[in-house]
Amino acid sequence: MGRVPSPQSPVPHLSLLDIHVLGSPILRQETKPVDRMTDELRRLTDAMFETMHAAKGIGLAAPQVGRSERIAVIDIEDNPIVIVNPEIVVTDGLAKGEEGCLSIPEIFGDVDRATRITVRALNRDGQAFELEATDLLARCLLHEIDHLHGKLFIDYLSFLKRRAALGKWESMKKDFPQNIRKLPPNEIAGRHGEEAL
Ligand code: K1U
Ligand code: ZN
Repeated sequence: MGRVPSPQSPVPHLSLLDIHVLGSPILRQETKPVDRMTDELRRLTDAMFETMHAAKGIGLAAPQVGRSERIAVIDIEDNPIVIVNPEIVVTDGLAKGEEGCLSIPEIFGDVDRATRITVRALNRDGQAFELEATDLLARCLLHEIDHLHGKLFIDYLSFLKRRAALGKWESMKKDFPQNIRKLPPNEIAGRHGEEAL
């Protein structure tokens, strides 16, 4: 869980979390709604942001770090967002776009998603808010909300594309014992892919 600074890891990281990859049962389970945001859950969201930035992602959902709470974080262009118990209240439009997943590294696929959505959720402090989103932010919100309901982007691929993706994954999954992805020191970077100091 925690990472001790070392010569190989010169930037002190408070809490990089292990990432669960395809095959880990928690990725297919329904999450539990959060009753109340506690200090522990706030620390979890901080650690999720840190892990997501280290992995060069734009979103991360609790099941991806082995947690069953209905929480996800997103950060696109320096706009960090915490969503707790999110609900999609409006969707509009449809567009195909490429998606990846920190839980299925190096596999990408085109997914049809709504282009304009409104999401209702609680924030890091447990306060209700509504967020209108378009394009990549909408796509990322939908991808993360899917994670909170046990769904993965590969579920939307055609039979042939899914089979190809799973075939590639078969040859890669040996690199993730116990279905866990540990971020190696040379993958640790600052926000948006800046190299570590
Ligand atoms: O939830 C995750 O696994 C994170 C995922 C979010 C996401 C990416 C792309 C479209 C929708 C949702 C990632 O951050 S994958 C890595 C990434 O940064 C990326 C990949 C493809 C396009 C844009 C970004
Ligand atoms: Zn994902």
